[in-house]
Amino acid sequence: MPVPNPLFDLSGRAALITGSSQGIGLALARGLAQAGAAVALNGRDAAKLAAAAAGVRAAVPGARVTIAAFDVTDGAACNAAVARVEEEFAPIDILINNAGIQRRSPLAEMTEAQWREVVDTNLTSAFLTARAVAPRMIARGSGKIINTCSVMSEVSRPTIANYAAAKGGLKMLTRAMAVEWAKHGLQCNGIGPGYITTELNRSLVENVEFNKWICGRTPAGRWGKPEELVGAAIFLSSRASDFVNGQILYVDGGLLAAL
Ligand code: NAP
Ligand code: GCO
Repeated sequence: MPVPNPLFDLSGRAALITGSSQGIGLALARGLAQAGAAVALNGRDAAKLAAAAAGVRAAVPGARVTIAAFDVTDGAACNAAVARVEEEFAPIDILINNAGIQRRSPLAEMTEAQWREVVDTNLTSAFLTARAVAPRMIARGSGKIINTCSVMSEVSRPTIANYAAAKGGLKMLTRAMAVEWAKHGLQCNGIGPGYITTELNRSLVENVEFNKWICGRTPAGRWGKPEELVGAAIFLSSRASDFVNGQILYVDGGLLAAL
């Protein structure tokens, strides 16, 4: 009787997923737990994280789940939280830099605050959290870092210049991580979601005209679901990707393939 290929088994591994109190991050945490990983959830609100963790435990009986409430834009908080997870929960084998926000505005009217908040949360945070985790992975000779990029790592649209710049930078930071850390046994890659139905896009999903445009612009003819990113995350978290580095795996319903 065929059995699941052990290449994709995450048993014995521990993952820290930033921005996993809801949305894509929570779906990834649940999916990695189902693949055997112990998971540490992150967001800024401990109570919200506790509720999310309870949901993962209910969905994945026996899963090891902890919470790490910290602001990913705060370097000292990242360092302290990583140290605490490693000392009290498990060495971090998999880091998914997923936390992100959106602050839409026409570029000419965009405030400095809108620019800085998005770049800090969507790009700088990946540097800060990876800087806290990577030395520990390097000392162990192995580790997986996955950055949640976007189709906006490749293209933009009006009103999201801050977001597109951050996600474009995150694509190149992913490659920079790969170039420096591959020799130490780390694999650093990205996942590039297309348009996914989460809270971040609620206003777009509810906009009839935008919804119609996205369904027409996406060859699959629909929005993606957060759960549809789990397969890519398991692949990039597992032994199956031990010779994959610096790649962005787009999960976009064909959007980037189409003019
Ligand atoms: P979401 O539902 O709004 O979730 C965002 C997550 O990020 C929440 O868990 C939030 O936690 C966390 N977060 C925000 N700021 C944070 C901070 N300073 N410190 C720690 N956590 C913080 O959004 P989503 O759609 O799941 O997005 C997740 C990632 O996917 C983002 O990087 C986004 O850019 C990317 N992405 C999304 C799509 C899409 O179509 N949805 C497509 C491509 C890429 P709290 O608010 O609870 O602290
Ligand atoms: C927007 C959306 C996008 C998506 C995603 C697409 O305003 O166009 O928020 O940025 O969230 O990044 O991959």
